[in-house]
Amino acid sequence: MLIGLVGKPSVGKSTFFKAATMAEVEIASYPFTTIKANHGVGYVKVECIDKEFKTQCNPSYGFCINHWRFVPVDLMDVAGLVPGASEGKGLGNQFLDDLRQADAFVHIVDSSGTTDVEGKPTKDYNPCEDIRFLEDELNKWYFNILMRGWRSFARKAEHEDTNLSEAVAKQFSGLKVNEGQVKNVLRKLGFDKKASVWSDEQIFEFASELRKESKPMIIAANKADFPEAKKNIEKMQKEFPELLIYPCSADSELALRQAAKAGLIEYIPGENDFKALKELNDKQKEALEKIKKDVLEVYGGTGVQEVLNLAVFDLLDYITVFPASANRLSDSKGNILPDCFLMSKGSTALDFAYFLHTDFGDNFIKAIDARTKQARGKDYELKNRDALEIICR
Ligand SMILES: Nc1nc2c(ncn2[C@@H]2O[C@H](COP(=O)(O)OP(=O)(O)O)[C@@H](O)[C@H]2O)c(=O)[nH]1
Ligand SMILES: [Mg+2]
Repeated sequence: MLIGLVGKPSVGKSTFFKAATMAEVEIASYPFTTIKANHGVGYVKVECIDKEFKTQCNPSYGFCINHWRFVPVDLMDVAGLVPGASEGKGLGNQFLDDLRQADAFVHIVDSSGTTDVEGKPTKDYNPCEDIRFLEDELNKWYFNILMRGWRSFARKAEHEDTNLSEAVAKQFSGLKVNEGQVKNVLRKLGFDKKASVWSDEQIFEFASELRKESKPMIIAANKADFPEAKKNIEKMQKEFPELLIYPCSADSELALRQAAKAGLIEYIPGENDFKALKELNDKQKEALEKIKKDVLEVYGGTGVQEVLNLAVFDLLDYITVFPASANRLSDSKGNILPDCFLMSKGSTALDFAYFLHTDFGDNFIKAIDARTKQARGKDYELKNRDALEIICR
């Protein structure tokens, strides 16, 4: 799973990326902290199950603080979007190439209204423009890809919409679009089964809906620490009621994580407070108090953690599952609850077995719930924070 941070220049993408990929604890064993220059590992936060089992886990990936488990997800800081990207202008091609690989987007906007359309300093800019602009650019991009093959597959699919969804999914295969998503959109729109009679407007609408379906997006209303942000956030929420818009302050999150890493404060990402661990100097005290007053107390947190959690658990519909046995919570090396995996909602016990190992899937007998010791069959639908052992032949 890959989440792309998108937006025009200077909205705080790199700050968000830096904050989200920074762990306040050393994770020495982590094998791929930096994948590529603009790729990194962020974390979603879930209530760890170790507390219920009255133990302390030792995660192989990610980390756990005060029984909050931080599970890794891949993040990408995408090159700043400029007008005309869908026609390949500016960093257009690189931008779109990056977007292709993402499963979901976090659209970072500057809710303070202090950056113009190109990311230059200004005043009273309406961030609603940025939402419209990015959506439009993405829709055009999908439309262009669709139009490239349209005549041929509209003709081919003259009678059956299954052919159409197959052909469209193939055309978009490089963008991680699958046939199920195309079918969902066709069902939702209910256009004529004969795609060859669709108007250009209908094709555009189809492209837009497919974009929304295959690249779900959350708006991170960044720079919420500015006094002007509140009214702009309300404006965006009013104008785009169908979008998920969440206030955040990437800058504040970065400062808090840095202070935590330096041992100055205790701060758990996503919390609405922190605790001083050392005597802070006046400058540190002032900066942290400002974050507390302008961000934590107003929005209940900096929003960075919440945005990632919303992207993974709400937009992409993932749940977490812990491999665990009722009798033994550790692996062969003695690590307790080393793994916590993200799985799609709707996955079954058998899916989980296959996810762990093909042999487990092929030789599946049953799963055992580590909490209740109850047996679960292959069709059992996984619940968030399930702890399961797979029993095989
Ligand atoms: N006040 C404030 N400034 C921010 C915030 N996030 C980023 N910035 C500042 O905005 C500027 C642009 O940030 P950057 O991350 O480089 O933006 P990018 O071009 O989108 O990657 C920098 O000066 C950041 O310090 C925030 O939440 N609040
Ligand atoms: Mg940047």
